[in-house]
Amino acid sequence: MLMNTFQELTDAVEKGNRKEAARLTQVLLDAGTAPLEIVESALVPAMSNVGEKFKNNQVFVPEMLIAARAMKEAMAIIQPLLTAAGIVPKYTAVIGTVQGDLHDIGKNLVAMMLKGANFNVIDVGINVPPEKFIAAARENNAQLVGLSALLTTTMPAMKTIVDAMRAAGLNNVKIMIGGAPITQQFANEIGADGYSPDAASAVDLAHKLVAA
Ligand code: B12
Repeated sequence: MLMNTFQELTDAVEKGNRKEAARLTQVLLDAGTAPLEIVESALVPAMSNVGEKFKNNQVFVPEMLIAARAMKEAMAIIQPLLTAAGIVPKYTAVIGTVQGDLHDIGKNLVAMMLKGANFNVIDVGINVPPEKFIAAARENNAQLVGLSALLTTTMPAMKTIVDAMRAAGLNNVKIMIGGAPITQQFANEIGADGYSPDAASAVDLAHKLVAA
């Protein structure tokens, strides 16, 4: 029965049916499903499906946009559950999507997971220029900066930011990068401190980097 609900939730997000996406998320939570499992087994697959269809010209930007909205609606219910209560965060991370890039679902997911792991997270948003990352890292004494990019055309902006941060003397701030087109090899090439392919392993990476 629950397997069906996962599939229904995936379909609802894909079709951009916000009300249904929220309702089914609540159904799964009420049945005792772990919040992260809902994200990984129903919500993320929905966005992958939409991406595939977009690539094959079966859907267009408006459909991607309404699917993204349905995903956000479901995530708004899940977010508070992922965020640990009460304990004072030991580390601060600044996270944002690089200049020229407006995709924020993956970035938001990573931010949410870091909050859940008790990081103080400063989310600087989308389309963020290097100066803004630098200012936010300075003002908040961040130990970590996370950069997200979903377009091959905005990947070079990551190198610009890494270089600008090093030039600004922020050598103790670790930089981790991610997003669908990013690879470990690319991280090595641009001198980032780490790469991770998904939000759950981003938390492990963040812990490793701040502890080093
Ligand atoms: C939703 C979506 C949109 C929405 C975004 C809404 C929003 N608020 O984010 C809208 C409609 C606005 C959009 C616009 C465009 N999009 Co778009 N979009 C997508 C889509 C379908 C899903 C992305 C997504 O949310 N995935 C779900 C999340 C959870 O996954 P994720 O982002 O990869 O994040 C995970 C990991 O990568 C990682 N991660 C992410 N960030 C970070 C950061 C750190 C620090 C770490 C450690 C890890 C990490 O953890 C996350 C969670 O596990 C993808 C297809 C795809 N499969 O990626 C296309 C896609 C990214 N878009 C694409 C394109 C072409 C565009 C447009 C240019 C289309 C157009 N012609 O206008 C514009 C560009 C706008 C811009 N300037 O940014 C292409 C990119 C092709 C390329 N190689 O560059 C894709 C791949 C679709 C395709 N198959 O062709 N898009």
